[in-house]
This record gives sequence, structure tokens and C-alpha cells, in this order.
Amino acid sequence: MASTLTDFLEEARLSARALLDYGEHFFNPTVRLGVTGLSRAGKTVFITALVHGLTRGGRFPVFEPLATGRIARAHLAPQPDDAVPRFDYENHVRTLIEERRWPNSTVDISELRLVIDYQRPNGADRTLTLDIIDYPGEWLLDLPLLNKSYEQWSRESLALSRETPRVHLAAEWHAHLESLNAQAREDEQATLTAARLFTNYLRACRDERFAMSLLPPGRFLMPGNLAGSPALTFAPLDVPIDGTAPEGSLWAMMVRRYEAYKDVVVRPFFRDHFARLDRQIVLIDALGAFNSGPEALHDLQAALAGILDCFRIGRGTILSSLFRPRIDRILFAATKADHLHHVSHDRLEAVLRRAVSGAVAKAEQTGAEIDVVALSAVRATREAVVARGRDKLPSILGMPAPGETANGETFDGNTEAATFPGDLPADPEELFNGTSFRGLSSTAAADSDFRFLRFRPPLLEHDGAGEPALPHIRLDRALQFLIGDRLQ
Ligand SMILES: Nc1nc2c(ncn2[C@@H]2O[C@H](COP(=O)(O)OP(=O)(O)OP(=O)(O)O)[C@@H](O)[C@H]2O)c(=O)[nH]1
Ligand SMILES: [Mg+2]
Repeated sequence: MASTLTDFLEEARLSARALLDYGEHFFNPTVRLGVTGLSRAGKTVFITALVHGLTRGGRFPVFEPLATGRIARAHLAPQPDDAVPRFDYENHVRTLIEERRWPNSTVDISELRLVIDYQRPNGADRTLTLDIIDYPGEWLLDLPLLNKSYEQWSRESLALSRETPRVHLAAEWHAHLESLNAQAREDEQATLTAARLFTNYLRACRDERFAMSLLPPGRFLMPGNLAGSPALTFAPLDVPIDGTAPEGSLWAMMVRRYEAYKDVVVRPFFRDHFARLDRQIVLIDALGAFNSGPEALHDLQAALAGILDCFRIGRGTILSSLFRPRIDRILFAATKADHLHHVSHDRLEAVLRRAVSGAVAKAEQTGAEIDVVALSAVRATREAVVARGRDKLPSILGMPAPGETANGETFDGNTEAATFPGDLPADPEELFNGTSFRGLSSTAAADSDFRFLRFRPPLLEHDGAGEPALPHIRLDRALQFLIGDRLQ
């Protein structure tokens, strides 16, 4: 019963919020664009490049309203949500362009408002407000918890942790789990240890070598100001999926805290942020998964399916049926395509299309239009052909970041180097069937099939006419899909 009341209150809050937004958007057309992706996927760089391109008139031939000169001006304006940190655009631009460093990692949600003055094709002047919301993909992957009991979540988490390569990383936590009796009296110390070992296991899975994607609950790895709170101090137990926890037991304590996590973390995120989005781009570091190996690619696929499920949850609320369809376009974007030669860009898109295909087949239920693109928000490389013996290898030329190593050489950050990152297969199936390629999870860097160096952001040549545009790959195509129709 309690959960029904909670659900009812939640719906009421959602409806009130939606009414407020509706009234505002009626007088002032607004698109709320969610930008998400797992940690290090490229969110901050994407938003910075997008805003830079729109406000400074970037080279966006495929973004029709800009290419045809219908956008008169785009400028930043104060954001509407007082409790959300502002996206630190100016600082990120400075870091990228002047220092030629990538911006620092960001762990919280942030927001930026862009106002676009444009002319409709019939000549009328209009304004579109674009609110860009940057939030961690880990938070998104928490949404399915809303529909899961503690026992269900425990069962799924345990099953996943028994697959390779996770099972090796979970050894210490599994050993501790064996020593626990779920029916015994609640025990704070045992719970603390379980939560710590479970978190260590999640952290090990996320490591570059394994690059696993599916790691809920998201806040365990990015606790912020909730670090150490009971809502973040629980772990799965080996309990029957339809069982009931005895009062005062360890199990009951875990259930209480799991529910607290949903109340304190997941529901507010859903209500205040997710349910209010109109459009969504999901950034994916597919190259990171290639680097790691086939297991990481499968894990990524599962995470993408989970993400699409979230959009279905989003549609099922009273909000979507009463007011207006919310998220009606979703773009999955493989980032950092500049690490590959252009012949592989279409192949990268094909891999991504294959990875989301199962989920997209069910997409009718989301009611949203879905597309995929391989892009690079900031292009850090050029292409070159390097002769090796009689072979001519299509290579990538860039300035590796200080400390990167290849073939025994460590780069100082001031030297250009040509690398051959590896070719993606013409048929994406080859990457998905089992163990067809080797990555860092099973072999040393020198023997893996794909190896991507981190390059420094590009050097921009000033021609005296203001700040030069940042080079990119297909960023304009992403923009056309995400907001092109709203500028008609
Ligand atoms: N070459 C290249 N590297 C990129 C590009 N976008 C992102 N990167 C790399 O990916 C890293 C992560 O990018 P961010 O934009 O900070 O990713 P994020 O998703 O905001 O990461 P968190 O804030 O840690 O969640 C950067 O430090 C760069 O090394 C790109 O377009 N090209
Ligand atoms: Mg970031």
C-alpha cells in the first residue's frame, strides 16, 4: 500500500510540474535536450563544442538552419532552474582552445540555456530556447530500479557478477557474502563491509581494462554528498526472489536502505530532470569497449538496452498521456570517431546500430524516433597514409597526450605521431560473435586488435577574424536530427 501512495504522490508532483512547464513553453518555445553518457563518454566536450559552434557560427553544412543562414544569432542566457549548477561553458572552452587540454571530469548534473533567434523558411522571425542538461548516464541506468524489489535486484546483480570477467573481480565480495546470514539480526558492521566490497567490485569492473557499462546503483561509484549515508550503504544478498525479510534482520535492513536509495536518489532525478526532457542524445564510448574486448562490448549492449527501457518507463507516466509526448527523439552517438580513419566511420555507425538493434526493435513502444551516428565533437586528428614495407596503411595523425605510450615510446605531449588504430570490420557481426577480437581484458596492449591513443585537442589556426571554429566530425548531423525540425 505504501508504494501505491508514494506512486500517487509522485504522479501528482509530476503533473504539477508538467503543467508549469507546459504554460511556460506555450509562450516561449523551448526544447529541453538531455545529454547523457556513462563516465568519460564525452558529454562535456560535446556540449562545449555544440555551444561553441552555434554561438560562433561553426562549420555545420548538414545543420540546415545554420548552413542556409536562417539563424540570426545564438546566445547564452540565464538558466531557468535555480537548484541546478550551471554548465561551466566558458571555462571548458578556455581549457580546450587555449590550454589544448580536455576539460576535467564532471560528476554532477548541470545545465545551460541557449537562445536561438532564427527566421522561418517563410520569413517570419522566431526564437527557440534550448536548455541543455548534462547528466551522468549512471543515473539513467538507475531508473529500472524503480520497478524492482530489493530481492529482484539482488538476484540480477548476483547473476551478473557470476559471469566472466566479472566473477574474478567479485571474488572478495562473494567470499564475504558467503559468510552472511540474511535472516540473522541486522548488523551495521557487516553491512558496511558488504557495501564496501560490492563497491570495490563495481569500481574494478569500470576500470579501463574491463570497461564494463552496466553497474547500478550509479551513486555507488559517484556518491557526491551522499557518501557514507545509509542510502548508499547496502549490497545484494542471496535471498529468494519472492521471499519476505523477517523483521529486524540483516535482510530487512538492506531492503530499507535499498528503498531509501530509490526515494532519495532515483525518484527525485526522475521527477526533476528526466521526466522533463524533450529530446535525448546518449553518448557512447564504443572505442573504449573495443579497446577492452568482446565482453565489454556485450556489456555495453546490455547497458544500451537498459537505457532504452528507461525511455519506456518515461513514457508510461500520467505526464506523457495528459500533456504532451515527452522525449520524442533519441540519438545514440558513438563519440571520439576521430580516433578512426574515415573509412571506419560508417562501420562504427553500423556497430552501434547493431548494438542497439534489439532495443530499437521494441522502440515503437517508446513512441520516439531513434537514430545513430558516429561523431567526434572535437576532431583532434588528421588522416595520413603511412607506408610500411609495401603496404600503405590508412593512419591517424595527432599529438598524443603527455604520458601516452605506444611501441615502447612515451609521448611528451608536444610531438605529433602517426598511429594505426586498427580497422573495424565491414560486417559488424564479426565483433559481436564471441571472441573474435582481443582486447586489454585478456591480453597486453601490444597484442590487442584495437589500441586508441589519447590525443591532445587540436591546434586552431587564427586567421584574425575572431575565434576559429572547432573542427568536428558529423556534429552537424547530430544537431540536425536533434533540433533541425524545431527551427522550421
Ligand atoms: N579525440 C577526441 N577525444 C575526445 C572527444 N570527446 C571526448 N574525448 C576524450 O574523452 C574524454 C572524456 O570526455 P568528457 O567530455 O570529459 O566526458 P564526460 O562524459 O563529460 O566525462 P565525465 O564528466 O567524467 O562523466 C576527454 O578527456 C577526451 O580525452 C573527441 O571528440 N575527440
Ligand atoms: Mg563531464
